Amino acid sequence: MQNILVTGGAGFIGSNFVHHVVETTDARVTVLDKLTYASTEESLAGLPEDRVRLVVGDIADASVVDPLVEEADAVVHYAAESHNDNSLSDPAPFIVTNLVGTFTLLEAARRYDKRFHHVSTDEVYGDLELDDPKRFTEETPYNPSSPYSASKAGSDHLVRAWVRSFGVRATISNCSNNYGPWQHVEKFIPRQITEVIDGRKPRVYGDGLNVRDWIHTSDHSSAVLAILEKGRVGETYLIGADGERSNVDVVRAILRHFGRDADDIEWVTDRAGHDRRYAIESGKLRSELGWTPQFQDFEAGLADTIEWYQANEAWWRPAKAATEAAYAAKGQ
Ligand code: NAD
Ligand code: TDX
Repeated sequence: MQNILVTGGAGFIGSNFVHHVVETTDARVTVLDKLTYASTEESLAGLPEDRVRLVVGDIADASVVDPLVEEADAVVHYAAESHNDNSLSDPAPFIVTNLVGTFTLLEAARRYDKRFHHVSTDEVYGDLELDDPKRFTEETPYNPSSPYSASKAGSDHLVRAWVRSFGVRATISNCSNNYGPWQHVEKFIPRQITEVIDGRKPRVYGDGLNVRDWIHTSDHSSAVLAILEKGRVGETYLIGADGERSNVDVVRAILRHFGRDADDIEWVTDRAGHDRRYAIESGKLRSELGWTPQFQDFEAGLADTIEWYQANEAWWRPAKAATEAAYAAKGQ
């Protein structure tokens, strides 16, 4: 595979994948990204210009998408509206980008017969009880809770239909919660790290017992590349690193890192429809494709991430100010 089109490649996870491709393959990458508020274009700085090109445009615009898909050997589709809280206050962009955007890309992949990998989330399966012995597998029925997860579930169904009805050579991955450098401060871990850097209390929704299954974004990237290179067309692969933690445990680990009191927490109103627990069984990916995560120790990965935010204030400060202003306007 020589030319890979990466949609959303200027975002948190997509940009990590672009670095991973440049470091581990000979492929050239075209990034198609609208550069929304969530993009982290700076993360692409310093990549070799003869191998990485950024095209600014919308995945829902066929006149932009078609020629880029035609010239690519494969499409890896990360672009999305990705934040649950935003989908509760304004679902419209989630429908356009996540559904119409994915449809537009699939039509181009069909027209030009291109390999397609769709990056999705474990949230399409809904949630688990805290004491449920089961984890999500590739066979778990879809049951999304929020406008965001419903739009991602819908995009997965489009991909499955384009495989079955039109023979598009697609794979899907559903990954658990990512953490690491370059994540937007609206998301849980960067929000709490930056609150504590600013001397404030972390803000935990509800009772804080909700569980997320954390994976370092580098491990997500290596899994997606393995699926692109070796995955079976038409298959879905779940990606996870056995990183289940309650939100309050994550916040306490951040507070400990800064030498702050473990109970120095601001408990705030719960998120509407808040999923209780996500947990991934990733045996298929591991046994079929030989993938294993490199970041086995969540506390060590979290410490690296905290240090990255301490060293990169100039990057996150403007987004933090904009996010806080938006929350204040909405009374959050
Ligand atoms: P992000 O919000 O950080 O980045 C999304 C990128 O997509 C941004 O650069 C944005 O500018 C771009 N984009 C948005 N709308 C676009 C459009 N219409 N056209 C072109 N580009 C557009 O998101 P992320 O956290 O990096 O997530 C990337 C993908 O991974 C998403 O599909 C998401 O559903 C999925 N995912 C995320 C997580 C997670 O924990 N963050 C977990 C599993 C799956
Ligand atoms: O301030 C907060 N306080 C809080 O308690 C925020 C922002 C979040 N939370 C809670 C809600 C969740 O239980 O932390 C948990 C994680 O929240 P988010 O970072 O918003 O992530 P989540 O809703 O779990 O979704 C994430 O993982 C799956 C990504 O944002 C999605 O893009 C991905 O699909």
